Amino acid sequence: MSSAANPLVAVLMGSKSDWDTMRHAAETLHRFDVAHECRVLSAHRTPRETADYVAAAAGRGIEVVIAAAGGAAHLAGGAAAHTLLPVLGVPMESASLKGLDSLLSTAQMPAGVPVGTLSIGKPGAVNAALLGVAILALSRPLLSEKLRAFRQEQAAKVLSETLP
Ligand code: RP5
Repeated sequence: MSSAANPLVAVLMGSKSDWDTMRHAAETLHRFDVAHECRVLSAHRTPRETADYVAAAAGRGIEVVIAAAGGAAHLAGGAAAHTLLPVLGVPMESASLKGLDSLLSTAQMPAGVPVGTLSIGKPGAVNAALLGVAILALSRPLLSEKLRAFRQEQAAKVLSETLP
């Protein structure tokens, strides 16, 4: 879908229909100038390609995998099975159960193969990107400074709010 030359973060989603939500992850990574690539890969529709992509990710320099899916959402768990990289799961809001199905199937990993699960929908997409930035910032002081500035901006915005 979209890509940078040397991506540090892979943003995966089970369907193009997830993009309207997951573009917020991409936009957040862009805001922090974090090189990333976005791909549609499905745990059940393209299982082999998904496994191959994730297994090769670390070797390509990717350090964080974000995986979004809806319904019986096994993309993040399936991805985590093929890599030692941190995998952050974003449950998509679904038509029938409003994302509760996605949330439980992403979050309820049995012990041993973790998926760090964020909240349903846009907040989860934004926070997955911010958590990805925080992971990368552990070894990148410049990114850490950008995160600090971002938090300060948020605080200043809240403190400047006026009510009618
Ligand atoms: C999941 O099924 C996708 O992640 C998406 O959230 C959901 C519906 O996919 P489409 O039927 O819209 O392609 O695999």
